[in-house]
Amino acid sequence: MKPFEIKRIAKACAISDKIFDLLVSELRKKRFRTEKEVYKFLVKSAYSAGCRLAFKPIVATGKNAAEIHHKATDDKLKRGFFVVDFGVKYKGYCSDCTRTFFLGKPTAAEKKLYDLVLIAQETGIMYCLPEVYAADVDLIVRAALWDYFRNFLHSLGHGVGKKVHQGPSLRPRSRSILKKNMVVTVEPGLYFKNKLGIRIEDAILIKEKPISLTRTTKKRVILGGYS
Ligand SMILES: [Mn+2]
Repeated sequence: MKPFEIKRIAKACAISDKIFDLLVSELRKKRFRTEKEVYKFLVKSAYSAGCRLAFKPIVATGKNAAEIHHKATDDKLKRGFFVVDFGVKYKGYCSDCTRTFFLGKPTAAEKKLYDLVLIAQETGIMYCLPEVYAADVDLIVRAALWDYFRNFLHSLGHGVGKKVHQGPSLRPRSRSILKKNMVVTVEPGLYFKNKLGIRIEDAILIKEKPISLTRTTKKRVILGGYS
């Protein structure tokens, strides 16, 4: 990726970060009733920032989040994990970010499950270094998920640029090698059919040290008042 391209991707990420921050404050105020209302908020926010969508946002409450490519419905936001996967396109370049919030009060087990995904994701990011095999980063994250590795049902990540999904592919048996100035996503998730889903995704710039271009908080965001 050339310097001007990295700048545009970074700007796209900064714009989607702001929209995520705004989303959290609106969720705190209980501004949304349904997945579709959140979806519309994301679309409107992208356009008002002068961007287009990088892809159709994923907004999934409760068991809907167990579907990896869930399409927003009129289902009411309810207690449990709430997955939002959203990115914008700024001057032709994309951002891609996923956050999982908790609506209502989580149990100790639910907190642990979220933290497991977060630790695995941060471990993966640490290994996003020049000349590392993409398949190795994928494997490290699966190993970090311990007992739950079978519940991680998709590849770890992909390149981001003009297209939201492009090379290299971070997945088992990928032959790609990470190179300086690539931007890749690291997005582990855990999925329990008909129960729940959790995914955390950042766009990472490969340098001597990995640089996360998406920066909206990954600490547990617990939003009361949902049942
Ligand atoms: Mn992605």
